[in-house]
Amino acid sequence: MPQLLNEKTALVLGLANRWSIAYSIAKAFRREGASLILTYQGERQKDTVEELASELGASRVIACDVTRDDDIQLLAEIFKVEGCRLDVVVHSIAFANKEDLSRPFHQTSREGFLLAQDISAYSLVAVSRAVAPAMTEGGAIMTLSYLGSQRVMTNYNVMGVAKASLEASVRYLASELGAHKIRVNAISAGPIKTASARGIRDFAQILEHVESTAPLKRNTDPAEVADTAVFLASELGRGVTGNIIYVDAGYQIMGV
Ligand code: 0WD
Repeated sequence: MPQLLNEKTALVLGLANRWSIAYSIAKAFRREGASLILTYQGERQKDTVEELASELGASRVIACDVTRDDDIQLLAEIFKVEGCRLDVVVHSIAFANKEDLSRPFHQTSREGFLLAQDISAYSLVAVSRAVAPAMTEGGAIMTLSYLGSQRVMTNYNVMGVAKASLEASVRYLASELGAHKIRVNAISAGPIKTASARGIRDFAQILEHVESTAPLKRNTDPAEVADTAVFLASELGRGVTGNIIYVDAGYQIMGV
């Protein structure tokens, strides 16, 4: 089978460990022949990410905490100075204070609201701005979202609002970056057991509910999300931009 991402370079942000959705995406990109650049948030993740990077054959690992403008600027500088062309960017980052994912939404503090927006939504805008100049032949930027952006999901709260903002940002970015042949999309994944998901109260019950309700009668496999990311990153996805693509075993179509 021909490889779909031969001669493409992909920057993947948000790989924290082997269970991260970003890990599955990076693995699928590698399978399809892409050259990988990974980022990690800080010292806490450094060793793990470097170990996974060597396993994945990534060409480079860069520290990037998206709350820090300097870190994002450094990403831009690296591509500029080294004249390295970038074809694909995966933004797989989100964060909210744990207490904001369990207490009633109307109790969300200003600080907690802004933190979730900053890390989970604004970072896509800042990263896109920083790396777009390196995408000299166009390409694909993608992010990860969740149905809590559109519907009320128990305990998703402030993160649902941040995902709504993220999805709107996808549309605005797509409308502007299209002129540079850069496509911007989101994959809205069904619930998957990862470190971030463990922060959501009663997550196991959500998995059970989805399994019994979704048309495919099962939960989402991260490898399915990764294959959709390959599609978006490759020539096969060339006509798709500004979209929110559901990879959730069909759960989002169901009513009572
Ligand atoms: O059910 C799920 N797991 C779903 C996740 C369903 C639908 C969507 N998603 C989304 C998440 O909201 C997120 O946007 O997928 C994306 C990736 O999440 P994940 O793979 O489930 O979780 P995880 O492995 O924890 O990766 C998120 C990472 C952080 O991990 P930790 O566990 O250390 O919080 O986001 C990164 C960090 O690596 N991150 C940051 N990176 C740079 N700067 C920052 C930051 N300030 N904050 C968090």
